[in-house]
Amino acid sequence: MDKAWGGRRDQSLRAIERRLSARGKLDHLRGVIRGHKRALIVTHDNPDPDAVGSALALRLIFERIGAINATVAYGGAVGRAENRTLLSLLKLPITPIDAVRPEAFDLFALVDTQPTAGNHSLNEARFWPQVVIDHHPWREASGRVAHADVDPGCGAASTLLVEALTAADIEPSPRLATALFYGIKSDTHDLADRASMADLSAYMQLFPLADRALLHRVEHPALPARYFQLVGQAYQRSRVHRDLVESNLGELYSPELTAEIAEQLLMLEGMRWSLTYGTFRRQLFVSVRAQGPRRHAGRVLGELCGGLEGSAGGHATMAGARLNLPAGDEAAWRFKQVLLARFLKRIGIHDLVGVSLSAIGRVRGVDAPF
Ligand SMILES: [Mn+2]
Repeated sequence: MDKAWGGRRDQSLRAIERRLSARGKLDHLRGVIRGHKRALIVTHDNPDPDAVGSALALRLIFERIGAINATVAYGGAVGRAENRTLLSLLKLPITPIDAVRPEAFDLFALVDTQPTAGNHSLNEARFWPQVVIDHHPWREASGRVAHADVDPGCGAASTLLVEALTAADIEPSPRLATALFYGIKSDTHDLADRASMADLSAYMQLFPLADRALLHRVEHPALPARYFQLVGQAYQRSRVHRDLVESNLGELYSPELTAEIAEQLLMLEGMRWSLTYGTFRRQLFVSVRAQGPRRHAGRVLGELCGGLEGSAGGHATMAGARLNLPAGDEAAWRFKQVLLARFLKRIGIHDLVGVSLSAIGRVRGVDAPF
């Protein structure tokens, strides 16, 4: 009893510390943005709800504390049906980066990513960011950013923005609160994954403001027929190698499908790893999901892709890569085979052939004990 109570007291002390530190960070941010006129806030490519919510919150903060007009821009596409539904139902103002002229801005910010991460479309060589807010592991390059608020202890960048809004005494609109709420909810899988007390308290702060009926519609979006075709094909092509299930998704109509299907496949009983890959505009998209202790999905994928053209990264239980494919079908096919084989070997799986899902079903039967 005493111990639990003591733990709770420590938690509330930490919450107070975070509040004070958020105020300090806000003062620092105010100093950095002073004198600037127009800001360009860039999310990572193919932005997810956490990236979008964070960017829009930062836009509001720039407007309120610095009287700076800000534009939120992203590279890639918003592919996942949930995310497209979120944008359209909430009418969130974000712009493809190709539609903006960076020369017209004098302040640059990255959210939910960092310089040199390789997964965003801000031309760093010409427009080095002055502001970075992220929850991925710290990158050296962020040391050269005037205001870098990077906290890998948070499950979502939205949490850092909720703390900043609170420090600035700005109440988000119901639409923004809904986006931030969904950002935390989706990045932490309903607070089950990588969620800290800070995430929980931001989540609870947003709870009464968020439009949860709307979020229910977002989480159950209308899906095109080609989605079901692709998922069906993904299941048919799946191969199980010990406790890893992988699937070659072929040609994708949206790059985010690799992540979505990897998440589904990880639900196959007995699996600790899932890996999916598919091509979109001559690039290979790879997603890895992992569960259980001592998983290092991000590190493993990062090492394997180290010498290749593209980008890779992630956390312990989820990781992704985008790689340039060599020219020619034969070379591209070999490239994928080699990458898969190297991944399997790297995590200690020597069965490179694997078995299909239907073969597993036949072997185990309906009432066979597992
Ligand atoms: Mn995030």
